[in-house]
Amino acid sequence: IGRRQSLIEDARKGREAAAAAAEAKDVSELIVFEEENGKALLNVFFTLRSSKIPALSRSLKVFETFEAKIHHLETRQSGKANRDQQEALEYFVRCELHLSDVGTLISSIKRIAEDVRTTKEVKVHWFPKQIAELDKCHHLVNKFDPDLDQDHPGFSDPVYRQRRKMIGEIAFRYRQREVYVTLRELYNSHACSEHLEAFQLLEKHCGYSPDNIPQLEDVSRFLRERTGFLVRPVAGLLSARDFLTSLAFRVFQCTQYIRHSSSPMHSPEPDCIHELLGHIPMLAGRTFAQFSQNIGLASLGASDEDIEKLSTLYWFTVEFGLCKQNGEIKAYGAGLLSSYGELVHSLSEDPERRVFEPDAASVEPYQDQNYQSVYFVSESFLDAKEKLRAYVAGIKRPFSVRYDPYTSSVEVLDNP
Ligand code: HBI
Ligand code: NLE
Ligand code: FE
Repeated sequence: IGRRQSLIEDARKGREAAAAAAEAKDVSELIVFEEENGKALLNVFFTLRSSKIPALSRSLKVFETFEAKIHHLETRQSGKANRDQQEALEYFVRCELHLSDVGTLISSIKRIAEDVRTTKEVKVHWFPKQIAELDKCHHLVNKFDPDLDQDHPGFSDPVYRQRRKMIGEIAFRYRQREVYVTLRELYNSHACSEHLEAFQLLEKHCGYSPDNIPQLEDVSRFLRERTGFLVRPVAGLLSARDFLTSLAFRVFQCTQYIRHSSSPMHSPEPDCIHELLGHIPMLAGRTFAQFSQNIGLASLGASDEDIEKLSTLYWFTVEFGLCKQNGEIKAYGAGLLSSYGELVHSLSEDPERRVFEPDAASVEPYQDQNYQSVYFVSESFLDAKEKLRAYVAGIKRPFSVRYDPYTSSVEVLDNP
C-alpha cells in the first residue's frame, strides 16, 4: 500500500510540475507594434470538463467580464474524451483585451476549463527606432491653434494667422532624409560604377549622410584632390555661356537652396541635392571630369548657335546621359542621379533610348520641366569623350584654346 501511495504521490507531483511548467511558458509572446496602446491580441484554446452548455457560457462570461473583444470563436474536435466519455470539444477564442488583464483572464478560464493553451500578440504603441522615423511623428495636438481657438490672442488677426499657417506647413512637410535615402538605395541598381565608387568616398570623407548636407568648402577640397575641380556657389541658373565657361576652368557652379518639399522626387531646376548627389560624384572621375572641361573649353568664344548646341550636348550627356556597363544600361547624368522619379523612368520601358551621336544629340529638342522622353546611351566615357573631340574639331573658331593646369589659365592660340 505504501508503495502504491508513493506512486500516486509521485504521479501527482509530476502532474503538478508539468502544470507549473505549462503555466510558466503559458503565453508565448509575439510583440506587434501598433498604433493602439497597451492592447494584446490573445489566442485561447481550451476544452471543457463537461459537455453541458453552462460550461461554455460560463467561460464566455469570463471574456465578457474582462471586456475582451472577441474576434473569432471556433468549436472543433479535440480528439480527447471528457468525463462523460464523449469526445471533448476544443474551443478557440481570439480576442483583444487590455494587456494588464491577460493574466487574470487566463487564470479565470483555467478554473472552468482544461487544457488551456494561449498565445498572445502584444500590441504596443509604435515608436521610431531611427532618427529618420521621426518623420512619422507628426500628430499635432489641436490646442492653441490661432485658426481654431477663439481665445487665442491672434484669432482675430488674419495676417498673423496666415503667417502661422505658413510656418506650420513648412514644419509639417519637413521630411529630412527622404531624398537621400531613396536615391542611395536606387543607386545600387541604377547608377554607373564611377558614381557608386565616388559616392562611397564622399560618405567616408566628406560628410555625405542622410542627416547632413555637406559644406561646399569640404566638397571642393575633396574634388580638388581627385580631379582638380573646384566648386563655387551660384544664386541660380546662369546663362548657358557663363555656365559652360566656368567648366573650362574646372569650376563647377553649385546652387545652395533646396527643392520644395512638395516635390522631392523631381525638381525642374538645379538645387543642392542635384549638385551634391548628381554632379559632384561624377566630377570625381578623371575621364568624366575631362569630358566636362572639354565642353567648357569648346564653348569659349563660340557663336550663339554653337553655344546652343554645346548646351544641348551637355544636357543629353552630363545632365541626362546613360551609358553601357557590363551589358547593362546605367545612369551617369546628374539630372537623373538627383531625381528618383526620373532615375527610375529613364531605365524603364517608357522612354526612347538612342545611341549617343553628338551630331544628333546637339540638335535634339528637349524640355526642362518634366522627365525626358529621349535619352542617349554612350558606350563608355572614353567613347563619349572621343566622339565629343571629333564633334568639337568641326566647330569653326578663328582661334584655338589650350588650358594650362599649372596656372589655371586659358591660352589663346591664333589659328595658322
Ligand atoms: N546654371 N547654375 C546653373 N546650373 C546649371 O546646371 C545650368 C545653368 N545654366 C545653364 C545650364 N545649366 C544649361 O543650359 C546647360 O545645358 C549648360
Ligand atoms: N530634375 C533634376 C532633379 O530633380 O534633381 C534637376 C535637373 C536640373 C537640370
Ligand atoms: Fe546640373
